[in-house]
Amino acid sequence: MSKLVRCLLSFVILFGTVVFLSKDQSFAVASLDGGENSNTIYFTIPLNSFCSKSQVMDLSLNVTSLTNNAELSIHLFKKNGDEINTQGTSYDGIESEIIPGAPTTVKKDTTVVYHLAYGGMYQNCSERVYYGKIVSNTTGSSILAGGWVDGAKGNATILINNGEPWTNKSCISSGEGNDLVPTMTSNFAPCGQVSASTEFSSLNAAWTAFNDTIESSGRGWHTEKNITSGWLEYAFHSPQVVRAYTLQTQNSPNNTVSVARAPKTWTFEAWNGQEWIVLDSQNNITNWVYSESKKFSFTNEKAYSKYRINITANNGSVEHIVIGEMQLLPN
Ligand SMILES: [Ca+2]
Repeated sequence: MSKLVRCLLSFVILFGTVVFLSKDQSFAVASLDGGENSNTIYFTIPLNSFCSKSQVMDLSLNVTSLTNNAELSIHLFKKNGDEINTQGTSYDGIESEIIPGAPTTVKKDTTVVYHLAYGGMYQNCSERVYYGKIVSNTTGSSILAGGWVDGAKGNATILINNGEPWTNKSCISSGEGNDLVPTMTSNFAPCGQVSASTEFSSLNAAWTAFNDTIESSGRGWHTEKNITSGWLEYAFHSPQVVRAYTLQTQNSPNNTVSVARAPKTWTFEAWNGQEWIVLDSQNNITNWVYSESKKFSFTNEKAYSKYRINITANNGSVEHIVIGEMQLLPN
């Protein structure tokens, strides 16, 4: 292969795969994920119906993170929906830092850029970018994104979220099974909020009942010492329909202690915005077994933002109520 051919091939690979899309393709995007509580925001590219084998176009995208360490990826798509993974190019002082489809971490008040030139004698029109999306992997992160295209047919702004900052409000559950609560790593992370009437210590914080781990003795949610009633609550980032919940004791080798600290009498409640609604009542639950998960189901068709278990008695311990794990389930 001659140097010239290799050079031409490299040029084609570098510049030949970027695409643009027409507005009449937007319906293809609407059915995909996205929306207010999604982690994904879509954008179309102006002038994407234009394709010339004699004219070069430039495209530039920039994403600024307004919050710290936003992990995100930019995805670009052809007219047929195939994804484009062409590395961007440096041009006229614009350094391209983003590789489409690959995750990148953006620090607060920092901008990352993607630039690509396309068209001209090397363009294959079927390889045009038609639309794109930004996927944020960091719940709560806020970004400001936009871009432009510039060429012989004119220039235009790539508008993303109408030029306004966009916040990832998603809360994708990564809880075990069909648990609607994600695997919590604090009372606030990754999303939602865990709270309790009392917590004995940091080792016994409320969130340790939602961390998908059955801890050893002394861990898991404990009420304050010598308090044997109380509530444990999870507030979702968006309303959810809960029709069942599970409870587990702590993973204690001393089963007597686990049973004594386990809930005995309680109500399971939902917050309707004004008051707590009782969805389920349990009395005299005494048959706890070491690390066993007990499931309680009830009828409910309403989506509520907050649920709690409100415990009025344990199984005889004068020290604590303990819940090792709790799940909120759709059925
Ligand atoms: Ca736990």
